[in-house]
Amino acid sequence: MNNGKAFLACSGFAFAAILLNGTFAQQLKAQGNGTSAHHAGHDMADMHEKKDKAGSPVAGKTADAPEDMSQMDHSKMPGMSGHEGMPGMKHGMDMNEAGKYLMNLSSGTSMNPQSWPMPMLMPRLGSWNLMIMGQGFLVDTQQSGPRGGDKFYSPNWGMVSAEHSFLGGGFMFQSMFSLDPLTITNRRYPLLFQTGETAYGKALVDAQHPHDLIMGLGMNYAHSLGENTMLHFYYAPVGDPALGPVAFPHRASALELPQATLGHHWQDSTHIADNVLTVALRHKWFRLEASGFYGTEPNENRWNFDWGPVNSYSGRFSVFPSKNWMAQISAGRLADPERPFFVGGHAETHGDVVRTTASVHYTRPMEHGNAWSTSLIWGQNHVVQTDRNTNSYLVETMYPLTKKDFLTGRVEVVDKDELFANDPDLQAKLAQTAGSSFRIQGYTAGYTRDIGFFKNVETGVGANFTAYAIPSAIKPYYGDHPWGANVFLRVRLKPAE
Ligand SMILES: [Cu+2]
Repeated sequence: MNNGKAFLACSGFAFAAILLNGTFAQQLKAQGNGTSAHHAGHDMADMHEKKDKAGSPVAGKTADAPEDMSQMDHSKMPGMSGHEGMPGMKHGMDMNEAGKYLMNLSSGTSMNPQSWPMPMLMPRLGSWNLMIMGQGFLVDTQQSGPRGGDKFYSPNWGMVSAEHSFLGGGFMFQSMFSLDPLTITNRRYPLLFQTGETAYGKALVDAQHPHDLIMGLGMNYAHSLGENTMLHFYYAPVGDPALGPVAFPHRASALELPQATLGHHWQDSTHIADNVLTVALRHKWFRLEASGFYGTEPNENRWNFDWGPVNSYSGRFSVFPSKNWMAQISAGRLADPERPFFVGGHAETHGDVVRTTASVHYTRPMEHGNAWSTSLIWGQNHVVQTDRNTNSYLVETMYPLTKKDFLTGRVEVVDKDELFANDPDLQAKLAQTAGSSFRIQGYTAGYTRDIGFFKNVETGVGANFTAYAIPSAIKPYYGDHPWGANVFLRVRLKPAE
């Protein structure tokens, strides 16, 4: 990698860190001095100065009271005792049931298990409840073999939501941004066996695409219909329709893995879609959702909107049997999800796809404040034109060994049929001898160690390793024992200790 790229990635990452830090210039200044032990003190000092504008960020949802913020015991929060009377501290006090429901949303209307202590800052702005989340990685990756490569890149995202009671219900504005287009150069990062979307007019193969600058812009309105029922409307020019599990960048069990899942385009790739309209009805322990949206994936220009008509539909049925468990089954018909890519001078697409997914998610809060999260996911694409199914399976877990040590694991089995999309001759030859879909197995293990809090930024270093098992027919192109390794720095917004 040349110095120019390194500089670009570094400066992009610094920019991302600023964005992740809630764009509080004040906080940035404070980053350089002091140790984390003093930060609670800083928070309180800052809060006195600016309490009229907005309350200082305080602890997010806790394992004890994920649903009912008004029940939170402020005296348990670090640095909070004795300040209950401050105006900025009364976050959630005027939040109704609809507001509490909205605050549990992840990307779009998707939800992690309710007991997950969502890492976020919750300042107040006037009478608005804000939620600020953000995470970024600085990654050096090595991918083995003739189709592998290495790269220094930074995947990142930040989210700002604002909630206010409205007409007896709750209104919430969601926005989500990513600096991937800047910090993932050349429209890709190497990831063996990854497919989906395009770069420079060609299908991306053995590479993952960056996410769009505008990952989400949406409005929610929820209103209680009686004691146990909630009606919820969501409209997003850019958003996440009711299809699939919580997308991997926002999923509790995937939080310590910077790289994408191989099953992304079978499971949760619709997390960035346009013109999304969703109606949801929650009753007691279940929720039904229906969505209409524009089905074509974002194009490779990651800076713009990819506007289109509502031509795709999905439905999702979710259950929340307890705070620790969540499960969903969903299906959607996607109109032309793939952008055409060009081989031999003509454009190729697969046409419409019917996607079906099912998943189970479990989160167990632990005494040290972090939570053990596990997901089991299945996703299937049915290409209507060819009447063909391909499947993907995933198990992933993130286990916090201590307050500062995280173990992570992911196993994937995915049927890949686009590995030779850019080489039609080879693809045709393989189709005659070995078939056109290849079952890839990926086994990932990783570890992250927190090195401290810098203001409200939880900072850690980590690494992970993936070994792949592949059919012998494609070993000539990948080597006998393909592998991928990542070393990374991770920053995440979280209330300081
Ligand atoms: Cu994605």
